[in-house]
Amino acid sequence: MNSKNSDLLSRAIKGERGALARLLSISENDISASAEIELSLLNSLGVAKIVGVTGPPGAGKSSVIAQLLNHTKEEFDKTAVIAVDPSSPFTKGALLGDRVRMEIVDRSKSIFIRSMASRGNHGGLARSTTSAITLFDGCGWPLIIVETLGIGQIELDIASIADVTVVVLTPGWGDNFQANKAGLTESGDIYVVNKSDRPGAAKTRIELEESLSLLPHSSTSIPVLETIATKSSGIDDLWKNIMEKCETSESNTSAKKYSRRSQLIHRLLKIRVDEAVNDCIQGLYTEFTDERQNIPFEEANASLNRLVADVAEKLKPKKT
Ligand SMILES: Nc1nc2c(ncn2[C@@H]2O[C@H](COP(=O)(O)OP(=O)(O)O)[C@@H](O)[C@H]2O)c(=O)[nH]1
Ligand SMILES: [Mg+2]
Repeated sequence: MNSKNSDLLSRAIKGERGALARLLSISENDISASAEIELSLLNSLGVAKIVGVTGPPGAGKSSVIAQLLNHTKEEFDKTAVIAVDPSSPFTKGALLGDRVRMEIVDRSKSIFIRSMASRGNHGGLARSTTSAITLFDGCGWPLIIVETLGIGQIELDIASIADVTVVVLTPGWGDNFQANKAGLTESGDIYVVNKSDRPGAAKTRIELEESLSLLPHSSTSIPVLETIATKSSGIDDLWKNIMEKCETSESNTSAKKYSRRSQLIHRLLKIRVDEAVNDCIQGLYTEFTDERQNIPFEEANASLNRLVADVAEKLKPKKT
């Protein structure tokens, strides 16, 4: 690691927010630098509690998190919030909206909010979000709340790292239940029907409870809570449930340390292999791009096998 980054890192570990902010930007923009920084945090991982908050846009995730931040102080001296914004031309407004709404509660500087830029970060959002979690965890932030949009790969990645995943929905969500069901009803440890000041909250809660009880692996009960984030109603209960789930999941802290460590190595390995493969496959498969209309299966299969062998040979680590 270069001396600039290692200096930033030691300052970030000492609690300097500016240094951490710069590391987060470096990590977002430079995969190799990020990999080095993360690797050097290998032995510090697994301390933070990680809470994922997911759900459709507009459900009130940011509002719920802003309310939760009034409670986090009771048990944690510092809280990091990572907000993953939807990539759309309207993101800028939403991003600012999120920041403004959340910074209201940040008087003591004990809260660090990071919005992940999704524009221009093709396919890299899951990676940079996980890297940000690693940075906060490794630099000693005891609680990390991650807001994601409730669709796609990122939630699966986050759910696998998080101690608790909270799914935020709204009344009437069950009306198009079938369409939405797949992803969201499989990932949550706690469900929230926010905007319960609107009609149909109880009905939605009951429908959710019913469908969750049908899940094959539901050995422990999954709470379904009603909240009104704008009136701070139901938030105490939500926080209590989050803490309870965190305690169950941390029953073995050294196991958590090892699992975060192995997840990190898995990711870093994939990044290195991807980079190496991209470097070395250039120009290798010319036989597939010649002008023949048809390539017989046997021939294609044999060529592919040979390419795999070529790539494997090129991937052998060079002696240093
Ligand atoms: N009526 C009502 N509005 C809410 C509630 N919670 C959030 N909102 C509003 O819903 C909109 C979207 O909230 P936001 O937290 O940005 O949703 P997110 O996209 O899921 O993060 C905002 O205008 C909030 O003020 C609630 O409990 N009741
Ligand atoms: Mg939001």
